[in-house]
Amino acid sequence: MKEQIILYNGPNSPFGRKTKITSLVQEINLEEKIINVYESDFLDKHNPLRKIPTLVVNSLTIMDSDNICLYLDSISKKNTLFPKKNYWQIMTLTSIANGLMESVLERRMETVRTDNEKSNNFINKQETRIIKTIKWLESNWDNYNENYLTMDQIAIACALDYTIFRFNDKWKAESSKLNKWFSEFIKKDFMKSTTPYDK
Ligand SMILES: N[C@@H](CCC(=O)N[C@@H](CS)C(=O)NCC(=O)O)C(=O)O
Repeated sequence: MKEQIILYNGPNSPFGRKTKITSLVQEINLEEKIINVYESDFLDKHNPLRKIPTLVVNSLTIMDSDNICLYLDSISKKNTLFPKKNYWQIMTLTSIANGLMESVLERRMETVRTDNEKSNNFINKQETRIIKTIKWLESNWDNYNENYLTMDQIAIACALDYTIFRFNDKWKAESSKLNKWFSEFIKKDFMKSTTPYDK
């Protein structure tokens, strides 16, 4: 039976963007459905956490962006984005990028709360983590092989672009190596066609 793959995604989820990019790079045909996760009760039956991205492959549900990317990579005939040689380094850098996305997202959710509900302590904690993580990426930067794309590069680029989208781009002036790499990476078709937007 031919597999029917549906990717439930949002218009600006950095986690979802990683999965969409993986499908493009690995040439996996899927149907992407852009949903409003907060109004999508139907998602509960696939994923009780009701989060995007969620991938549904016939009767199988795969959740969490890393699992989805690993799955899409595993059914592709293209070069793997997770080469064995650097597997743990790629996974760790991807987790660091995921953590950056999470902090930018958490900060954003807190800033849009009403004044009597929001915690400035919480916002400051997220901002410190965002700045610290980008500084760490800059000081541990090891130039990538431009001819071989790996998952961590996609994740870091999505995290930095999401930082610009929801926080600011001050990191660019303070992180020259990272910025030099990012400015080129962002020109790739798969980055341009997945730019986050507000619906
Ligand atoms: N660890 C998850 C994180 C996914 C996530 O946080 N998604 C957000 C959107 S960016 C979401 O669905 N939030 C809905 C909610 O919190 O109710 C992954 O990597 O897929």
